[in-house]
Amino acid sequence: MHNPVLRARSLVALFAALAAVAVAAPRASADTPASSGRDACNYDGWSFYACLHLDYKGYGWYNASTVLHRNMSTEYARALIACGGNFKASLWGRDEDDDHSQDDFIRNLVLTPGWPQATYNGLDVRFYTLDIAGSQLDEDDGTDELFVRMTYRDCNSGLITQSYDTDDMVGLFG
Ligand SMILES: [Ca+2]
Ligand SMILES: [Ca+2]
Ligand SMILES: [Ca+2]
Repeated sequence: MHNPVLRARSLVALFAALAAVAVAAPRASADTPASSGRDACNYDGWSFYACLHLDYKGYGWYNASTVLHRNMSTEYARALIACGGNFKASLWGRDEDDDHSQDDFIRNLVLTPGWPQATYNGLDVRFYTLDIAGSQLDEDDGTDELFVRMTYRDCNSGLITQSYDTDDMVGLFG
């Protein structure tokens, strides 16, 4: 079983490459076929990326981890973390492209130990959750669309809550 922290470390390299070249990145290469992972990254090209990684653990069970990076100065990120941040993440099934009221809540994720971090180019936050049954990811008849919403409170700008969604991970779960 992958340690979430080790998983996150492999994601560091992946997302550094993603940010550098701004193209669809290959999935983390450390996976064996038996635990091959998939990534769904939402990258706006200049200000943030938000990625969901899903690992199949066998026998119908999955682990999930996510990364949020937001460009900002190191000092801005440090101040934001110092005053709380209220970092949260939740896994959803998406049902309508433009109407989130139809989305299905699946579960919350927890902060990965060691994050959030203020880095040289911004804010990095990571979350994970273990042992999700495939039946929980089966949010529709037929194809399922899964994403994670990550939020934090920016006390630098009047406690505004910032919200970022990963790309949809599309598949047949169950
Ligand atoms: Ca759906
Ligand atoms: Ca649904
Ligand atoms: Ca389904």
